[in-house]
Amino acid sequence: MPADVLHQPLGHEIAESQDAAPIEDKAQEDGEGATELSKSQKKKAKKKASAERKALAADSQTSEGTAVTANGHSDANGHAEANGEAESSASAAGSESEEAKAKKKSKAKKKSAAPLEQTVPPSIPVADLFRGRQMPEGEWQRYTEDQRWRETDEEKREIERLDADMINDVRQAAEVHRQVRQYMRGIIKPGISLFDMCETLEDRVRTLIQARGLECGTAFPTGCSLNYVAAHWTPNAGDKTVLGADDVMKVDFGTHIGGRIIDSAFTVAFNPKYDPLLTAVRDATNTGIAEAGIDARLGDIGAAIQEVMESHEVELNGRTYPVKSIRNLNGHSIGRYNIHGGKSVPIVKGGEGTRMEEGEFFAIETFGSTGKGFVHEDLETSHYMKNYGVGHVPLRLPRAKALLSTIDKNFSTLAFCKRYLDRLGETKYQMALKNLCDQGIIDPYPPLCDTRGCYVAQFEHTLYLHPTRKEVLSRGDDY
Ligand SMILES: [Co+2]
Repeated sequence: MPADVLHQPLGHEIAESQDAAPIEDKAQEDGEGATELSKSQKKKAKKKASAERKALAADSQTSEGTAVTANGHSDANGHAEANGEAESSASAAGSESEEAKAKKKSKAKKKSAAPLEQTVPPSIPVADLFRGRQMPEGEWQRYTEDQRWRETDEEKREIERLDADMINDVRQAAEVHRQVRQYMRGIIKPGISLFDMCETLEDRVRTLIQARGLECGTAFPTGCSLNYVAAHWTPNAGDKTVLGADDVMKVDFGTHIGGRIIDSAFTVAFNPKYDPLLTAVRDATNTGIAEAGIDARLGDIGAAIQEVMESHEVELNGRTYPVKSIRNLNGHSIGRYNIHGGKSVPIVKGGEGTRMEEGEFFAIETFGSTGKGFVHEDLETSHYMKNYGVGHVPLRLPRAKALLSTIDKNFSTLAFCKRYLDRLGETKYQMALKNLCDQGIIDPYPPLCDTRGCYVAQFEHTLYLHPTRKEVLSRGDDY
């Protein structure tokens, strides 16, 4: 989900309050009731998951290979995964009885300690898959040479250890993102209805993350903007859009645990003629990630991204197009329950002297376009978000009041869309929603479009600036 210059005021207002989650008080107020509820919900979800698992296990006896490994990615430095519990009992058993014993033993061990395998479609919550183990780490990258001293600095390493629980939560959100997108790649095909696609994706996120009110769930609506539409498009109720064989679709979705957000996106195209466009944008995003670091100037990152992006061109139907960085779209820092945490990461050169700091989360995302390289708002709005800085506003209209209470309870300052209101049972909320927007409590985020007929691709990762190294949390073996 990009920050766009059209909504820059939002970003600036919240610059200082990155970590002050406004819902914190609310969560504490709800304290016991919420725990009570979540316990019984947990039980229910567990029961359901285990039933589904049994059914799928029965299935897989007839059809081999439906199970996939829980965690199929390895990081660039070749680190072993965190789930590397050596299974081999390495018994070169001499006698038959020894071998039988060993078999029994390993079977018994499997029952208690062996990692579960994810089902297809994925149905086992990631917390259950990794029970008793650390969540898989993202891709580690070193800082530039002038920051390398951090790797061995005792003080920095100690600060890093204090982060462990928070990092484990956001790694879990990242693992949910990887598993869901791996599954979705298998079912995203020309002919799929985008409405169904989004509902399926979000349903998988909710299952794997064990969604619970504001505690954890989807972090924002699933973007599936097509072709010249760069961002902020998701179907509203009744939308009949079907994915076409020549479409370029940006799949941008978010997961969160405790307000720690993973914001990551990729582009899908079936016609290989778009491959050079996708390559340009993937390279540009990876360049941005490589340039990111403690003390890195945001403007320098933008310049590096643009240079790589615009070194590419793409030939479409006999015409050659330069690939342009969209100059009014940005990556962004991420705060707690705050997708646009206040700092923008430009994707073109120019200006911005602000620097990245230790302990910050960033979404590095780039957009390459065969059009103007500039977006404007167009089409029907689906995305909305509460203004992070807004205090209490007394409301007259009872319907607006009621809708705001639904929003506060279910999304707080996380972005939502009309489909999210629909599934909560809200109806005829159009006027109330407009009223909340008119009063500046809720901001609409209309689709952002380049020129009609052009094509836009996007890749995005969330990274964390640890005291010693940076971690590309959402990295997978797909992108
Ligand atoms: Co984003």
